Amino acid sequence: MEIKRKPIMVLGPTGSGKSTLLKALTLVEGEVKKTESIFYSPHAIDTPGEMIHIPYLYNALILNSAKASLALFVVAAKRTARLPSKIALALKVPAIGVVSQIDGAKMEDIERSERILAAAGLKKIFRVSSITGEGLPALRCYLNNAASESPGSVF
Ligand SMILES: Nc1nc2c(ncn2[C@@H]2O[C@H](COP(=O)(O)OP(=O)(O)O)[C@@H](O)[C@H]2O)c(=O)[nH]1
Ligand SMILES: [Mg+2]
Repeated sequence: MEIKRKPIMVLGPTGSGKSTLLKALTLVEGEVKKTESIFYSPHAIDTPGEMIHIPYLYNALILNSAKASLALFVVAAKRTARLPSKIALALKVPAIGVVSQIDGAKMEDIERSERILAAAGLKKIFRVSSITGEGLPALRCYLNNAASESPGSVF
């Protein structure tokens, strides 16, 4: 039986792989396009990367997080990224971190991305590649368990 729950929200810098990850997790359908504004679908809330860098837009992220069951903060191993300190603690839902694009990435880059996520307030962090699929089963399993623990409502 498929568990109904509120959507999963993804946040993180432009190019970190948020939209590709949503597709790899089959939370959205169709081709991945540049996300120009907050994009709502039944299972996902995709956000533009710019929002994480513009302080006056943080409130919009925080308010929208109330519509989600869980927030995923995505940082690419292959890029340098910055996240606002402790931003995950400001959201209205639990949040986890994802180091994406680990295919072909150096261990030091993966670990640097994990430190960035930890400084943003994330305690649980997954390493994934949306291209090779590495790490996706563990993330999917976590999301399914989180859904069965707090199904929430579908809006
Ligand atoms: N090698 C690799 N490339 C990825 C991965 N995930 C996304 N990409 C590429 O990174 C770019 C940005 O991805 P996108 O999902 O649009 O990032 P967003 O701006 O965070 O939504 C695209 O060219 C993707 O094909 C991954 O796991 N591995
Ligand atoms: Mg996108």
